[in-house]
Amino acid sequence: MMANKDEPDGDADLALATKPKTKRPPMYKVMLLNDDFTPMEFVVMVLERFFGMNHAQAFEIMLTVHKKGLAVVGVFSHEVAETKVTQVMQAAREHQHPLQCTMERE
Ligand code: TYC
Repeated sequence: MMANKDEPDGDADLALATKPKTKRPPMYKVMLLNDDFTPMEFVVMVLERFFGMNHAQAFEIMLTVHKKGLAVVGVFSHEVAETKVTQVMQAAREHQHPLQCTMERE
């Protein structure tokens, strides 16, 4: 067999044939939606408890949702995002607030 002078790297053909795949897992935005009834303090509490925000951060994000209609409150793996949504929706239901939390693939 003749050596290929165009490809000093003997792996070049193989690398083209089988692309090394180091795909990151898809990530999901978790969003909070505004409504007219959920108390601001409840939303702040949710952001502190389930999203690890300090009070100032939580208040700021709550105000963003209040003013803009929604905000991304975090980006997580599918499993973690689902857990956050479930936790928020359960807390809202327990307190009979109409707060909505959704997730969307990035
Ligand atoms: N708009 C609500 C109020 O005025 C507060 C609120 C903020 C509700 C954020 C939901 O995701 C929300 N009491």
